[in-house]
Amino acid sequence: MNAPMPLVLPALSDTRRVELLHQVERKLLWLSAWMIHNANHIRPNRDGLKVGGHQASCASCISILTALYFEVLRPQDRVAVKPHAGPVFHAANYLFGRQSREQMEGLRQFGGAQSYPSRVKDGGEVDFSTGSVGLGVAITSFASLIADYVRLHGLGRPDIAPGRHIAIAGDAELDEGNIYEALLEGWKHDVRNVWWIIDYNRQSLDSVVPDRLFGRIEGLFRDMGWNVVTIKYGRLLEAAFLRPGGEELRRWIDDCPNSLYSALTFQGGAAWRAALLTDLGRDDGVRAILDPMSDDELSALMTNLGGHDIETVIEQLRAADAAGDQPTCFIAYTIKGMGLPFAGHKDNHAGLMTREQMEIFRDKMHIRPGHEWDPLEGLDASEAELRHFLDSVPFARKLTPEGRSLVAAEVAIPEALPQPKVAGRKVSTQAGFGDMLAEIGRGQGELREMASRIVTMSPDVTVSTNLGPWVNRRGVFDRHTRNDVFRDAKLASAQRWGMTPEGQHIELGIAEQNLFLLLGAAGLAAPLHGTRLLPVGTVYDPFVNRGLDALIYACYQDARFLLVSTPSGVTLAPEGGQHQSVNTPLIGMAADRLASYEPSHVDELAILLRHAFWHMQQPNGSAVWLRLSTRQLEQPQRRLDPAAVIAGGHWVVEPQPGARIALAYQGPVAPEALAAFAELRAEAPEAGLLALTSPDRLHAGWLAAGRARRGGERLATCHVERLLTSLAPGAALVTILDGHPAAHAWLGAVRGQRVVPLGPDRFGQSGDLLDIYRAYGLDTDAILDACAQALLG
Ligand SMILES: Cc1ncc(C[n+]2csc(CCOP(=O)(O)OP(=O)(O)O)c2C)c(N)n1
Ligand SMILES: [Mg+2]
Repeated sequence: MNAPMPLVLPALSDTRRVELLHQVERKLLWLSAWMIHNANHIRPNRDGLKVGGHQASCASCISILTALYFEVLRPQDRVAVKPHAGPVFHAANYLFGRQSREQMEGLRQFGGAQSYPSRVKDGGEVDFSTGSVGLGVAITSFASLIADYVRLHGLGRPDIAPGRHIAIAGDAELDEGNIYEALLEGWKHDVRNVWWIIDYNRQSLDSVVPDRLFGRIEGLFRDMGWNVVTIKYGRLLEAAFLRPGGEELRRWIDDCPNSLYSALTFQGGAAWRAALLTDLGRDDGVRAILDPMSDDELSALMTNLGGHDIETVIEQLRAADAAGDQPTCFIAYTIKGMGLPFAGHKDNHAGLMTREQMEIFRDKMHIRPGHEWDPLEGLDASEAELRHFLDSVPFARKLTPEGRSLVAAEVAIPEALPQPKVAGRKVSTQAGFGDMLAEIGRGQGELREMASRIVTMSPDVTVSTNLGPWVNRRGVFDRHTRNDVFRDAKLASAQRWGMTPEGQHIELGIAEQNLFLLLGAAGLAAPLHGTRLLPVGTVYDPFVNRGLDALIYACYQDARFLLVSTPSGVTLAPEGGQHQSVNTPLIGMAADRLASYEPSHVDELAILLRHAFWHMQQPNGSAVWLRLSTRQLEQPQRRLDPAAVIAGGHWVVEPQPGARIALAYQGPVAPEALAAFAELRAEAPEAGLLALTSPDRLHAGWLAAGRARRGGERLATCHVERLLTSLAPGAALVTILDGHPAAHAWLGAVRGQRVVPLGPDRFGQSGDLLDIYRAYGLDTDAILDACAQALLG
């Protein structure tokens, strides 16, 4: 698998091939800079807002991307490109004929190429979206784990060879803590075939990064079992180092602070000469190197860093390729803005070339006005030769006839999932979930196929979120078989944790970002591997916040999975403190591509769990979130309308037409609502009792109906409108949930009814449930007070 790639097609000599790679470099530098220039200075600007773009960030990784895309990558490799190099990536695809000129011209425009590579918006050529720095890098490690999982479970497509997962990272991405969480987790799972290529331009957004930082970082990588390859110097410098005085020159560069190096780069040849002569002018060897050079030549020598020397980059990538599957970090020294007028300037991150600078650059690139987008313009190659070269590039081969974004057959989900026998028992939704998953884990009958596709994961809360019985049935995944020592020693334990490549649970350390990155990677199994996984992740509800950016990132890529967060709210009363969650229902409402639910009872949960496994496979479906609780509730015996539960709410007691009041509850506060309702009915016999399973779905449906009506569909309506019609126009709606009451407050706007929303807007107090519900206004008295206030108007 890792054998070096044959270098050439017969007709192209090695030398010519390298020349053509240099031509491609020029082209990518030009096109990326021009795309951004066009968007900012040529295209009409309708709103006066800065369009932006990052010419300097693009310039620093031109050679790295050229080496990868035009020489080293194979179609089966999957890549995360650093966000600010989006235009370079688009330009590379343009040369391959996989990106249109129209999209390039429309960079950062509605419908045009996105500012940062986006799976959903830019289409199938993008393997991983990037934007929130650090996450695109880290997901490659988890994606590699999932690739192994798919392969070891025999689910991979036989026509696709195993590939490598590669990130091209900005050096400042390594400031993000999620990188180190991912490294540690990757080490535990013995992740293979991951490359992180760091564009080490020693600049972030604000400034030049501290010296010696990378010495530390290099050590960290090695400690985590990575190979580290430093690509520091290009061949010009290496040749100079071999001459008399060369060692002195090398030492001077090695000792040069990052900020000085950047400043000298910006200033150019004369400044280099002055600085070098001040320190090394008495060394005859050094003088013999420097003196014959023009300022431009000297500048070219001093900026000949490894990451700009395509032959060096290719050589190092190939060597790592041949060395095997060890995860490898390449530290490629570069200059931010290389080849552009603001090269090395510390403020260049968002710098844009002026019109005048662009004219000079255009001349330098031999581009005639009006020919800016021509692929051949300014190149020293015929169309036939360039085409021949591009056709010979390994990455030019199509991964599959359908392209890079794969499709997978749907896994059949039985009409109804087995429901635990709960009648007469007090059961929590969390325990109900655990029981149902354990039953699915038996894999009997029509559950067999579905069970084989479920992969669970949890950041050290597997047992405490009730995944234990499922794991006992299906085992823990590991690339290597590892025995359960406790079991072998016949020590009693409820958990059987033997690890095998067939296991279906991936155990993670406590790092919620890792959970969401892994869910994201597993949730992309269909487009990346052409097979379906049904990923399920469990986490404590408050700690969704801890991984929130990675959760949003997974949804942004349209990854499909089920998130189960439990326990939640202030209902885990004595546990108290920061384990209580208040804001999560609002997160569920505001998250795009994530359908969020909170059932009260196990019969609702059974409907929603089934729905989740189905919905995550639908073309216009999404990921699903179930917020659960450990509070044990009496389970009703009733017949539910699944469509209503899925749409977000159902009447437990229908209100009489024109009712003045209704009570609505969500989640584990159902008993308080039921008790209050019994008393309320003495006052208002027509009152209704509404079970809310998803303010998120109700709200989404309501927004959609409003948009449809404004768009001319006058009869468009939605579930929440239908639910609330039977109440009087000015009726009162007292709502209650164990979460921020704003999640329900909007219900009054649906039909102009008056909402009194109850729910904690503070948290952190320990106590038993009675005290806590009283303190936060969730007990029956509080509900009745709210009803009285509401009835009084
Ligand atoms: C999580 C996150 N925080 C902040 C930003 C804003 N931001 C964009 S780029 C950048 C610095 C990037 O520096 P580096 O990774 O070194 O990239 P390069 O120098 O190649 O442009 C920052 C802070 C972001 N995109 N994501
Ligand atoms: Mg940088």
